[in-house]
Amino acid sequence: MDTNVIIGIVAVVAIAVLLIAWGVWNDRTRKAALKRAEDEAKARADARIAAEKEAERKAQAAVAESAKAAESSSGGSDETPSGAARHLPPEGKEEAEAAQVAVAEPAPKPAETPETAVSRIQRLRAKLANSSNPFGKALFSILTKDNLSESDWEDVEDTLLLADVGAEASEQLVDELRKDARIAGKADAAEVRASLKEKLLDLVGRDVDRRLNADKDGANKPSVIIMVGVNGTGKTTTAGKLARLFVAEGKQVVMGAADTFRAAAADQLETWGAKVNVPVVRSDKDGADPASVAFEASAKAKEANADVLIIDTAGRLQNKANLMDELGKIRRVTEKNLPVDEVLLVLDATTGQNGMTQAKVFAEAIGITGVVLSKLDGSAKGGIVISVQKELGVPVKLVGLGEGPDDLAPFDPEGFVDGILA
Ligand SMILES: Nc1nc2c(ncn2[C@@H]2O[C@H](COP(=O)(O)OP(=O)(O)OP(=O)(O)O)[C@@H](O)[C@H]2O)c(=O)[nH]1
Ligand SMILES: [Mg+2]
Repeated sequence: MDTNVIIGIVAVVAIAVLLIAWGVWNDRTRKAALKRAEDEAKARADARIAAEKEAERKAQAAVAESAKAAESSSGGSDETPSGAARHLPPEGKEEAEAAQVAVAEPAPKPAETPETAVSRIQRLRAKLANSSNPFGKALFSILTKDNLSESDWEDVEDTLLLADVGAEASEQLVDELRKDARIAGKADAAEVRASLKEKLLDLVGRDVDRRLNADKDGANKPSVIIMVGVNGTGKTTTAGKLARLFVAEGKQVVMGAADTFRAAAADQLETWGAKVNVPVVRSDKDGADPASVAFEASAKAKEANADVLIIDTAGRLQNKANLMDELGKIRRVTEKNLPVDEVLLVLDATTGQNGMTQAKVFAEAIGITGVVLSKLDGSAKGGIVISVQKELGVPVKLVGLGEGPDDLAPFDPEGFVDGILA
């Protein structure tokens, strides 16, 4: 073969190798930058949560201090202690597995008026708008630049990925934005905002029915809700806040503490029960079969002809098959008494894409009917609303906005999109 031809081939191969190496290096650098930005956003969110907790702790200490002062000046409180446990008689074969199951009846309290749904939605909007970097706002500032370059479009996609919108939805949104004449054609800011809002609303799903099944016409009575999720996502807190919402609607609620791993878990639910004036069915024995508690709770809710039964379960890692089976058992045993209307998966919004893996396994193992996105107050990554719905085909029904009793709002797509664009 001609030497020139050989030199030519060698040169082409060398150039190809160089191009591939440059591509790999470029990709790695971009991924590393993305990861760094993600870590920084997480650190900012953590710092904000810590600051909020500290502020809340101080506020609570101040309230306790003034309550103490008021008590000593009035010579003591006339409040009755929260209700004593009443043991139920044995029932069915589940009772054989359970230790003692008891109902903690809260002392009657004057009815409080919880915050209205409209006001909660406004608070959602404000909290999102004040979060460190609402991703809608970041998108808006890129899209209103003159002459968007390829690297601007890459920034748009990175912003979406960082906010946990998910790869597929991010790509779809970027494609649609690129095709939009109002954005590509150097339109004014108001038009860019209107177009972005519309597209985000389409992704979030503006017409999805997000009502809890218990709130629909013809709901079962009692309507049973089971709370599931990995450890510490906010199941128990959400159960308490949710009970308060139902009580505010004039519904009679019973809660079941089917988290029997730790006595403290049932105590925590009981504290919520006392706070919102709802009886809690619990076991007195640590490590009792959670399905037995669910059985007793459903029997009690049925007997009392309650409107809603909320069953709290223990946090569990999605990769522990026996624990996932236990959820199935809790459901089956409850269904001996009452049909289960709703299984709410509580996802911590600050865990981002890790939450997606959990969500898929829970959805397969027990079948979920709705998602509660907790701790949205501490996350700049609201995009998970979009990815979780897209991947699971299940709507986000509620969002958690903090640790207080009124910090749970029905998920409102318009308020959400306005919040992240503010
Ligand atoms: N900032 C914020 N904190 C929340 C929210 N929901 C729950 N928390 C806090 O998250 C922590 C865990 O909440 P729990 O309700 O105990 O979580 P859980 O899922 O029941 O936990 P396990 O039963 O241990 O799996 C508590 O400190 C709650 O106050 C929320 O929406 N926002
Ligand atoms: Mg719990």
